[in-house]
Amino acid sequence: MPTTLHPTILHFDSIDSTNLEALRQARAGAAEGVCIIAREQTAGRGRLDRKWHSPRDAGLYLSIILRPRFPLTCWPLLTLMSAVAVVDALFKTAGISADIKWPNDIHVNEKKLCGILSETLETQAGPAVIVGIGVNLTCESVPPELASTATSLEHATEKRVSKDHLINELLRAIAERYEMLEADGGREHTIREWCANSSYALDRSVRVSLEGESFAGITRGVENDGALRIETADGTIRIVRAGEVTAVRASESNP
Ligand code: BT5
Repeated sequence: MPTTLHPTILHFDSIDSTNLEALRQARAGAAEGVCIIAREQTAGRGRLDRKWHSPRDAGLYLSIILRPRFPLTCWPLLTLMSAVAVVDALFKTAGISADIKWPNDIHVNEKKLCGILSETLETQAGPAVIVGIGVNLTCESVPPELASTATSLEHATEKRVSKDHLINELLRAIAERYEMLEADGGREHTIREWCANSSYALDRSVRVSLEGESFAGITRGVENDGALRIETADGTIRIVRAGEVTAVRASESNP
């Protein structure tokens, strides 16, 4: 039986990272649904310890603790589920149709508006996952060095979107999508919804960079644990679970 998610928000003025605080709270026994939000992060994090630029009041910096009841092998689907929830909330609050770039970016006009960082951990109450979401709200959220690859809601919509409205819609969407994911047939449903909201799901020419290796191919959907399927030039399907995926023009994609 899927349970209902009841988010409880803890607001911080300034914090190192909402993900780190959520990890600390989960280790101390915090329940599913505890959600950390900060006005600024002094050590906002991306994957592989990259930095997430998090100036004061310029973005939404939110992390939520989940304690899913389905097998750990399917937990990567939580990132896909969260990405679809972000797309839902952006449409409701800002009227924009955003695109999901596998696995954890939300793009508008081919630029990054939002990043998602999911981190799992063991706690005394069982395994947990922290889903951290950063959304650029104002133009100040994008530093000059990222101007060619990143955007903000203010830049994309030419208006300021209410942070509180976005938080409400995002938590509502996460609760709905999480319940759906945990229900019978929820994993297949989540994958279908993800594919419907991602131009990267099917037939996109991409280059994949893994540790020490890079190859080109065409995207062919996702596996039932959220891994991306890529068809290479010789017709082989490679399954990608980590790494960077970059869109390329078809003419550039031959290995
Ligand atoms: C991500 O990593 O995109 C995950 C970002 C998650 C941030 C949230 S904020 C709330 C929670 N608390 C945290 O500490 N983190 C989460 P990745 O795919 O590794 O992308 C990181 C890269 O994105 C950086 O190396 C930069 O190139 C770029 N970047 C950094 N800050 C950005 C920003 N504000 N907007 C767009 N791109 C940014």
